[in-house]
Amino acid sequence: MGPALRITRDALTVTLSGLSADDIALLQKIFLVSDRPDRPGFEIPEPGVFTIRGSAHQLRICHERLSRHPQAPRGICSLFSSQLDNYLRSDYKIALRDTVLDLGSRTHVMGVLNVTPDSFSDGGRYASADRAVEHAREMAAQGADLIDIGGESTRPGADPLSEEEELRRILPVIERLAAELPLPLSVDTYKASVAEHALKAGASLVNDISGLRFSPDMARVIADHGAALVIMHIKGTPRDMQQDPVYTDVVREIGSFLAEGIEIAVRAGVDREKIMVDPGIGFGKTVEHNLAILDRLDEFRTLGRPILIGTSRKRFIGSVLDIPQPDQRLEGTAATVALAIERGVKIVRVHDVAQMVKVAQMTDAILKSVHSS
Ligand code: HH2
Repeated sequence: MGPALRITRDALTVTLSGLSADDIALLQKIFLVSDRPDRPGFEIPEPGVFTIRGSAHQLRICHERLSRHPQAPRGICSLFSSQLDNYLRSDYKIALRDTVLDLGSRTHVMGVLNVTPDSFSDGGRYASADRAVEHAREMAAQGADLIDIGGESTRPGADPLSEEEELRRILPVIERLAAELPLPLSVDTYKASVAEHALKAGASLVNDISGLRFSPDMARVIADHGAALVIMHIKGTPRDMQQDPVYTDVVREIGSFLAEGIEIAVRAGVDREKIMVDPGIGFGKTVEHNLAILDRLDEFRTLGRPILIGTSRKRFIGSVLDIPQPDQRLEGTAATVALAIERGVKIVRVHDVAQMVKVAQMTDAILKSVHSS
């Protein structure tokens, strides 16, 4: 006999927020009429917020019911349908300089290239331009889809670096890689002027760990160059972010920060279709926060943009497994990568490219078989 019980994770939650007391009363009137055991779950977790949890099919029915109601505010109906459509969307394509990343076809791997003397896991290994270029070639041969080049370590407690020194480290590397490698290049910086030089030198994507918050010109620079953008969440600055970070609901607060970041970018002229979001593992988060973010990653899908994540070798993996050396955290990283892909992440930012390409391929194959069975 086969298994009698199957646990599926197909329940989705739509969160309608910013509602008036009248809106909530109306939603209760529309939805809380039946107490059939198979009806979706409705909750009012806090004043002004109404959540509906159920399968995609149940939520579609709820949406139809709401839309048909003569008094239902149009704003609530469209918030409902956009969250549901965003959640279910997976066919993202990001147009870069001479490539299109087809993120719906498979998980993409971003290889980390730290041209720094002090990064937390590989500081000093690729600090010279020659060593950096060689390492990028190696990651390309191992199957990386793009290379993320950073000149400033943003590990907890790190001091900011001058613009001149950051450029001195990364520009020669970007120029050489742009001429030689067929892969798109991303620049990991929160400084608009550094991003501008990097884009001119051949980068096509800006990975901003401040989510556009540290440099007022960043969004405009990206818009002017028609570049792509990763908006990452951070609480505080690298210097102070790990000093007792506190959240009421870590996933909801990060979601709001990322949604606001998307609007800042779009208002400045960045193409919405070129934006990716990242919850910023380790950037102002405790071990428990990082674990909860990973478990609830799918909730960021309602933002309607592809999710990128950087768990690679990070300290929370060392804490769970009691492994102080970052380069010994390969298996822990692999577990996070597989799970993140299952939850809907499209790009993983990693140091160990050869191994994580295989983890991604294997996880993609399992998920494909689940969806086609
Ligand atoms: N993590 C680091 C740096 N940049 N960018 C994004 N989008 N997401 C991340 O999680 C992320 C990032 C930190 O890792 P690393 O570059 O290896 O270390 P360091 O900052 O010490 O150079």
